[in-house]
Amino acid sequence: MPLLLLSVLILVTQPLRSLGTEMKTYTEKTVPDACTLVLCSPVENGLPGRDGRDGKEGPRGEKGDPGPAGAMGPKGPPGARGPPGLKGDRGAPGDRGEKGESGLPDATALRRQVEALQGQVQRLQGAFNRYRKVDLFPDGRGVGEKIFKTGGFQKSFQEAQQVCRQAGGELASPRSAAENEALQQLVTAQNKGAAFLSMTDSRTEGKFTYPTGETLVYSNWAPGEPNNDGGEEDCVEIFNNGKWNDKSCGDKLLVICEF
Ligand code: MAN
Ligand code: CA
Repeated sequence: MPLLLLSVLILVTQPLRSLGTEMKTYTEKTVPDACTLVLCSPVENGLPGRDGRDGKEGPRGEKGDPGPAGAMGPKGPPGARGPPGLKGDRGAPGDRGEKGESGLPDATALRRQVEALQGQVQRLQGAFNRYRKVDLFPDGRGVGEKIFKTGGFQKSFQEAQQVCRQAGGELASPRSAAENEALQQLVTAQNKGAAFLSMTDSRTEGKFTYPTGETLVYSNWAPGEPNNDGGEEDCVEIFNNGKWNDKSCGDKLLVICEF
């Protein structure tokens, strides 16, 4: 047995033994001695009288002092949980982590991501194509990136221009035969004689430009046009045969916007 453990045992058992000896001594000394009390008196006084009757009950004694304080009661149940304490200070920064892997994902993971994206793009393309058809039917025409759409109503040039810009577009500006044919189809489909185009020669008579100020890249004037008839034809109309004529801006013609 290790010396330290032995010392501990002796230290613990020593007070127990001395306690046993004290208890034995106390018991021997406290046993009381037995004793009988005998009263004596002269013989010539006759026989002792009979037992008297019990006397009257004495007066009630004074109230005693309060007894000693009772023992402490048992421990009560724990109180309700207190409110949370204040937020502690920020801890010290941790140790530097292990060196990570290269930030570049491996080729397999990249291939999978590309394939997933291709699938998503394909589905979006399909959905977009369907909605494009819905949108173009029956008053729109798509030519390349450009979309023409008619409101089906007739307005003066200024009002027509306002309507198209309000919608986020601009009055139609055919820049190719294909675009011009699309506009011709819309005028015909609407059973109208003509529609406004975006170009004017308001700034310089005889020089037609797009709203941007750019000069025309394509034209399809009817024979003898533009003639600035009456000296007040600064706008352009497209007939249902696709030909152009310079016309008064105050006339009310079919509105076709491009987007
Ligand atoms: C005729 C031609 C056109 C002109 C119109 C005006 O058709 O003179 O050039 O624009 O009249 O209504
Ligand atoms: Ca004209």
